Order: sequence, then C-alpha cells, then structure tokens
Amino acid sequence: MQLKRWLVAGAVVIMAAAVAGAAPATASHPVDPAQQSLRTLGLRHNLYLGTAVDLAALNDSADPQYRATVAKEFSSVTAENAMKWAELEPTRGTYNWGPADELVAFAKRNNQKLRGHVLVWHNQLPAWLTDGVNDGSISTDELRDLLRKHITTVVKRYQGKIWQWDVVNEAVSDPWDNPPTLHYKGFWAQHLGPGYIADAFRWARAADPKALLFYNDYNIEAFGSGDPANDKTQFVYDMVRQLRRDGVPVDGVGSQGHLGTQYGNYSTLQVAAALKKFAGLGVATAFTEVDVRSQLTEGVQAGDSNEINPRLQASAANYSALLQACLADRHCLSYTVWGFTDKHSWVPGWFSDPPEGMATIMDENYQPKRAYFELKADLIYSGPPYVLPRIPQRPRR
Ligand code: 9MR
Repeated sequence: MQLKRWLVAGAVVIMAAAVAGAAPATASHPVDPAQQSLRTLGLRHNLYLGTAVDLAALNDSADPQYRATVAKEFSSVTAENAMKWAELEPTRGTYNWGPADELVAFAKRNNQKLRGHVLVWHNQLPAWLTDGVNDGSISTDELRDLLRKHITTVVKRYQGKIWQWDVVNEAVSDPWDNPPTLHYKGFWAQHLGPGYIADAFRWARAADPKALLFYNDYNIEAFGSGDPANDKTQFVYDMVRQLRRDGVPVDGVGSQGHLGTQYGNYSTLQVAAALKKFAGLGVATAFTEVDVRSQLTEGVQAGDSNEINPRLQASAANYSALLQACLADRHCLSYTVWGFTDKHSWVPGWFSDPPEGMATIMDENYQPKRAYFELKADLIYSGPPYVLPRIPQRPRR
C-alpha cells in the first residue's frame, strides 16, 4: 500500500515536471533557473515568449548564432517582414511564399507558435496596388475585392498553422497627426472608409475559424485622459468594444510596446490596468513588438558608461514593466520582442536625427543585456496568488 502510494506520488511529480517543460531537479542535478531559456521559463506560466524574425538573418550561414538563439530562447515567432503584402505579392497575381514558408517550417521544427503579421496595414503595400489606386486603374470596388482575396488567400495558405493573426494594424492616427483629433488614418480608411476593419476580421475568420484574430497597434500600453479625441488607447478600446457588439470576430488586442528611455515611461500598474480593461471586453491581449530604444548621444557612442548605464537600466525597467503586467493578466497570451539583438533591429535605420539604438535585449555580439536578465527574473520570481498560468483562448465568434 505504502509502496503504491509512493509510486503514484512519483508519477505525479514526473508528470508535473513534464507539463512544466523542465527536467525535474535532483540532488546531483539541481536546476538553476537563471540558466534556463526565456521560453522554458515562460512555460511555467503558459506564457509564450516570442521574437520577430528577420528571414535574411535566419538564413545567413555566416551567422549561425542568430538562428540558434531564435530556436533556443523563444517559443513563438513572427515574420518581421516576410508576411507583409509587398513581400508576398510583389507582382500582381504572383505570390512569393518562399521566405514565409521557411519561417513556418522553422517554427514547426522548433516547436514554436506563430504570430501572423500582418494582413491589413497601410505600409509595405505592393507598388502595383497603391499605384493602381492612385492612377485610377483600380476602382474602389476592385480594391475591396483585392483586399478580400488577399486576406482569404494568405489566411487559407497558413490555415491551422497560425496561432494569432494581426488582422488589422495601426488603423488609428496619433495626436501629432493632422488633424490632431484621433481618427482612422491611412490608405485603407481613405479609400474604403473605416468599415474595412470589420470586413477584414470577418474575411479572416471565414478563412481560418481557429486562428485568434488580433487588432495590433502602438502607443496603447496604458490609458491616458480617457477622451477618445486624444487618448489612443481609449479610441482603440471603444473601437474594439463596438466591433464586438456588432458581432465582429475580434479575439485579441496586440499592444506593440515600442518604447524609448527618453520618454516619461509607464509603471507596471498602469500597464496592468490597461490589459485588464481590454480583457474586460472579452478579448485576449499580447505584447507583440516590444523594444526599448535610446538616444545614441556622443557620450554613448564614445562608450561613456555614465551615459550608457542609465539607458541600459531604463531599458530593462521598461521591458520588465510590460512583462510583469502581462504576467499579471491571465488573458495576456504572449510577449514578443521586435528582434532580440542590436545586430538586427529596425531602430537605427529608422531614427537617425538624433540617432537611436540599443533597443533590444542582446547587444550586437549576442551578449545579453540587463533587460534580458530582468525578463528572466520576472519569469522566475513570479507566481500565485497574483500570477497564474494564462487562460487558453478560443475564437469567440
Ligand atoms: O521592423 C520592420 C522593418 O524592418 C520595416 O522596414 C518596417 C517597414 O515599415 O516595418 C518594421 O516593422 C513594423 C511592424 O511591421 C509594425 N509596427 C511597427 C514596426 C516597426 O516599424
């Protein structure tokens, strides 16, 4: 009897360890959590740690560390560019699936989830499409039809393989735009009116009933004034609430998380409150493109530690605030960084006056920075009662 009880208890321990995805610690092989990868540590919370992947870097045989690090550290991947319309259909009617397919195969081999990015965005559209609209050879009706076909074709191709799709990206203006009152901006709103958003979600759902469908945007990490005329988070919240009331299949809100150490940064509690409020609409949440950039002053560029250290610390604090907030809400399903090494980051190419960089969790030589260690610490030292494993989500409608 006693023996049987011990056997059962042993089996339970082994099963629990298997579920947690980690080998059980023994006296001779204690598991040091600090040595575990982000992906392993995230599994304890059923939280997926992801990265954007640059397909050229992934295929660079001279840089095997890039590929190895994607596989080792992350349980979810997003194509940084390879699934955007301009990349997929550079010539009308001819799809170039190669790079996107490669990432899908890579993810499968490495047991990683996929975030699909992006179906509808005003940037990185093929020239044949924008030129055709501008010169009048593509009518509004045809444009709507092309969008429906694009969404249907892409979503069907990867049906069953994509966990979360960014269906609509960055549809809302910013307070610095003209006019400053927040509004639906960009190519699609201009040509089809804001109704394209509901259409896009419905077409995506029809093409893959199981993928989670996300609205994705930046500068929505926390609420501001609460006035949708100038508070982008409130504007997005109201939009999602209305879409859900109208029966539009929106399953999630992706908060990109492009932050900078030069700004007045949010506290963990503000960010956690925002996630909770979105979850109250019945949607999942995710951080989808986290990076925290810094201005590269002359001192930074000269290697002055007085200028570098505070930036590294502020960056780590921001990475950590978003992760802690995500851990605190059971509907926050994944935390994706927009690149993991400064060797491959969109930031220096984008912000040149003043120059910015240092935005990722590893330097150009793949040396982990303070931010990487803080993310690990957050994953290690959090648990009940305030941090509980994520609640798996199903498409709602
Ligand atoms: O990181 C992407 C960069 O390589 C592209 O040149 C750029 C083009 O617009 O897009 C970057 O990714 C963006 C993402 O798709 C949507 N949110 C903002 C990201 C950073 O600009």
